[in-house]
Amino acid sequence: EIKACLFDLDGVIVDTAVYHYRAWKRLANELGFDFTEEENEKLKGISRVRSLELILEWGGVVKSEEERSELATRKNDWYVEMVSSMDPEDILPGAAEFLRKVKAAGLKTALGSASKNSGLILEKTGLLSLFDAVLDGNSVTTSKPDPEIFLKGAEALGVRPENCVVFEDAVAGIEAAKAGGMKAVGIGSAEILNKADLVVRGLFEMSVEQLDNL
Ligand code: B16
Ligand code: MG
Repeated sequence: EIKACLFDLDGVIVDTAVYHYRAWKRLANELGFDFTEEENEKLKGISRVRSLELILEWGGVVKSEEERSELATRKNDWYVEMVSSMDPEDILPGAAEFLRKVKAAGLKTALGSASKNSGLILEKTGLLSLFDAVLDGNSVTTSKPDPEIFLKGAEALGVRPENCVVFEDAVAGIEAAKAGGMKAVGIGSAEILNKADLVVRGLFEMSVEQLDNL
């Protein structure tokens, strides 16, 4: 029985994945290389620091820790600039409606995002009040596919993992949900998110009734 819904942010509630991609691509280009859309898939749900390490590896570029920290800040500044102009219209189709229906059905909701910028995004889009708990990149020490963020979310809601369902667009996020003993609904391609219990194109395709069949 599902008692709580845990949501990833980027790619599930809002399409900030495209802003992350643009900012990382700009950084890579400045360093003299590029990376593919396929490689970009691997960055979804992964922390900022880890994302940079992967990108530098793909480009065959070695940087000191100090330089890496400067590069991560540079990318984040561009990202924050793009995110700062977001508003409620940037919420993905059906996301706010589904969150409201979930709450109206008496289920709990939590955010489980790897992003340290999730507070800013929730504020800009006016979504904060729809979450009973908010867990983000500032709340954890490990990153997805480790289940820590979702386990902490379940704990904050007082719901057992087996009664939780996670909505995720990233392979690492689906793996985190499954590692935590939760159900997982993938948002995106069934081919890529093949470990999910169900894959839909977006929250506009979800109904509260469907949760019972997971
Ligand atoms: P930040 P999610 C993740 O958010 C993104 O998918 C991932 O691409 C990003 O690197 C990560 O947040 C960290 O974001 O740099 O803002 O702290 O999908 O877990 O909501
Ligand atoms: Mg995501």
